[in-house]
Amino acid sequence: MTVRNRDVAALFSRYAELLEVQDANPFRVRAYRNAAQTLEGLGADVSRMVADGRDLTELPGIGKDLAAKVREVVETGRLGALDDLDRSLPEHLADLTALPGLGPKRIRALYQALKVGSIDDLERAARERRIRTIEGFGAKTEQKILHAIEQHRDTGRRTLLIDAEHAAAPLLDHLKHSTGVERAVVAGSYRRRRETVGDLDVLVTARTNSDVVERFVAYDDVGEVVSHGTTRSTVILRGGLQVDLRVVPATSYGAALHYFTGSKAHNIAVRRLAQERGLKVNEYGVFRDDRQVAGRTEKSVYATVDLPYIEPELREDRGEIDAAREHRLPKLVRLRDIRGDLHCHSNATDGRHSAEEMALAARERGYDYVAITDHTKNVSVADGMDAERFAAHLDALEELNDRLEGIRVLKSAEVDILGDGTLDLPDRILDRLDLAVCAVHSRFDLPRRKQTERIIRAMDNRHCSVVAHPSGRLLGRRPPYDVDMERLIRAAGERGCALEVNAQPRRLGLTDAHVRQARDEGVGIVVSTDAHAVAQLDYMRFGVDQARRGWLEKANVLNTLSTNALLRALRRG
Ligand code: DGT
Ligand code: CA
Ligand code: CA
Repeated sequence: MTVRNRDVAALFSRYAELLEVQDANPFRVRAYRNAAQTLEGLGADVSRMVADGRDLTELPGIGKDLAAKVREVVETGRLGALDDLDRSLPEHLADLTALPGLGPKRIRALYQALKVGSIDDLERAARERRIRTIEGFGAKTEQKILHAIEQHRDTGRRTLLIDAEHAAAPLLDHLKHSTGVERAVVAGSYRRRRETVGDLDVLVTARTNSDVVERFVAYDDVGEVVSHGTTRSTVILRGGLQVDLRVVPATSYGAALHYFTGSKAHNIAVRRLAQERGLKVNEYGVFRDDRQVAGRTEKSVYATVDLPYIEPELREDRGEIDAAREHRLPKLVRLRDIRGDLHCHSNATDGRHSAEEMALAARERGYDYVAITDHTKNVSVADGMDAERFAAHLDALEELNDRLEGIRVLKSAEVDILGDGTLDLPDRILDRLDLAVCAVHSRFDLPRRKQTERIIRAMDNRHCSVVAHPSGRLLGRRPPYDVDMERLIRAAGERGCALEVNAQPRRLGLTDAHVRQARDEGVGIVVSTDAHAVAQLDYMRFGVDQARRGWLEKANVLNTLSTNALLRALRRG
């Protein structure tokens, strides 16, 4: 099998993780993370580039050493340096980095003091009350660790939505080439656009003579066939993702789509309404006695229980049924409503492309504006700029803005929120910005109250237009920092400060529930990609998905506004 860009990226990411646990130079860790990002966002196929003898150091962020490592992975499928590091550390040590509240430093301390090398070891040590014997750890930490392990066991085996998409697209394409197949779609949490999925639920409509199940189990990327019937089958792909396939006739399509989209709680609520009307709902249709009365479309299923169509993102049994009955379902924001991106990086700091390339790419996507938000000094691993460099950078953005037609370049910065809640740029620079996007990049370990007050203090600054990725989490990698999000949301509302839904598929902070709370508190939301390369501007749709899961309408999202209205809305005081 040929090595794909994301296979190389995955090895680099894991290597970065292990380096971090080893207390390696943070710049080195960052270099591997950046290279992984470059590879993930690359239009070209890196295996092809190697085969064609292309010079990989032309790629942004890839120097000689990294280029050699990319070649090694393409040619051998392995990364020797990672294998070496893996051998020198306990096999499951890096798993610990996924636990909320456990940074590399603590992992090292646990390993050195107690030989904790896996989540199981850690759990045992906590239950036997040995963790409190280490300096700097207490009984409270021990409890927190047990809680974190519990949480991790619930969510740890889930797949990021973007990874699920990468697996689903070629599979659907493969299935559509079967004889007798009419439609092939993914239902389940994937269609509800949850940030992670447990498995893929593929639904196919086909004629009775179709060979689709045979083709499904024979798919190139299948690692294991779990079950194989005539209208259903389950397989596990090589990457570990499970896929359930169901085949139904076209007359059942809507009912099956509804059933397999879920959520289970939503289905149960709909079924209850049906029962009250003497109807039976299952994956084959809606039935009165034994006669099918609906089920070709989802709309027909909802109509039998006197409801309008409900968008998949809302189907979580969080009030959508009542809202539908009372005709107050939100008219959800759509990707095409978005008129600009308010968080992206250029090569002035840790982005891949110049501000001009980012602006042109934003224009190509039909946007009216793009904010270039490079890092400030305190974020030294991202080459953050001090006041002096920033002043020159803003001059350059002004010049760029004068020169470019058809896109407004907004002068901005991703201003670091320092440990005490002050902002990492002086007022004379902040005054020059069209908007300041403020975020936490350090001291993730502050206790809850301190962390919360630190961010509220930043919001007290009238320059703070938006708080970016307000939870700091990286799905599957870094837990959110401990912060009272309800209080932050209220504070943002009181101060007229906006909150960001970060569209990076690994961040997606705020969570859907917090988005919804922000909406209820009247807080303005911006959906931004945090792009570090042109291709990542396309992550916008993941942010919009999250916004939709939080019940947002166009009017709740500030970057659906025209340039002037946006700037007015962001101005405070
Ligand atoms: P996941 O895979 O954990 O991310 O979440 P889902 O929602 O995709 O769950 P999954 O794959 O177990 O099942 C897919 C859908 O099938 C689910 O959303 C609703 C439906 N379903 C599964 N089991 C039941 C059930 O026992 N009753 C009902 N009414 N529906 C079910
Ligand atoms: Ca599923
Ligand atoms: Ca399933």
